[in-house]
Amino acid sequence: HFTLFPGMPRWPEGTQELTYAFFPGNGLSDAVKGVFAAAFARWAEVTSLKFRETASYFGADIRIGFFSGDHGDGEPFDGSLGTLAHAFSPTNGRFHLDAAEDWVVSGDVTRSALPTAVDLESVAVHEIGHLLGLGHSSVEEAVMFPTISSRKKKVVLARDDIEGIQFLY
Ligand code: TQI
Ligand code: ZN
Ligand code: ZN
Repeated sequence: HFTLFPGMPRWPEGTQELTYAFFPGNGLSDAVKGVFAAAFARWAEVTSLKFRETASYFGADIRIGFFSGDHGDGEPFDGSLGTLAHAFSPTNGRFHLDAAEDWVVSGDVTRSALPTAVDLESVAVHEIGHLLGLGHSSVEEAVMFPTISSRKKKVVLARDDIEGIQFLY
């Protein structure tokens, strides 16, 4: 079953659109940005929320960046595997990914030559769940289940993920 964060934080009642922006220092490609757009679209499909990219990093509701090691928020990244990314409960909006991972942006992660390959969209869908207020789920098929193996892709929302997000929004 899905869980919520303590105190059930969510984006304010009446929120129709959330903006997101990419850390300018990362200089991300359109391909990478497209993966995040696809991940947001999966949650938009099952709620009335809309997600829109904005150029203004500090003005955005959700701020996405790739960082390595200690990056100033007290939660350092740890290199390949281990922690892949972290995102915080509403309405914090911080969405950080470990730049040291072997991120797979396009193509089939299950066929990657790298044993350490991690599917970017899978992690993005999971972290967006946290950004919207979902904790972890006990349902193994759920995107919000707290483990994923490297070289696995899990991007389709399970019934449990949908029930959780529709409870909140
Ligand atoms: N990052 C953890 C996660 O997102 C960070 C975390 C641990 C966390 N406990 C939390 C975030 C409680 C919010 C609330 O779960 S991770 C997965 C998964 C990670 C893990 O790098 O370990 C995914 C990132 F679920 F598959 F294991 C993405 Cl998909
Ligand atoms: Zn961080
Ligand atoms: Zn998680």
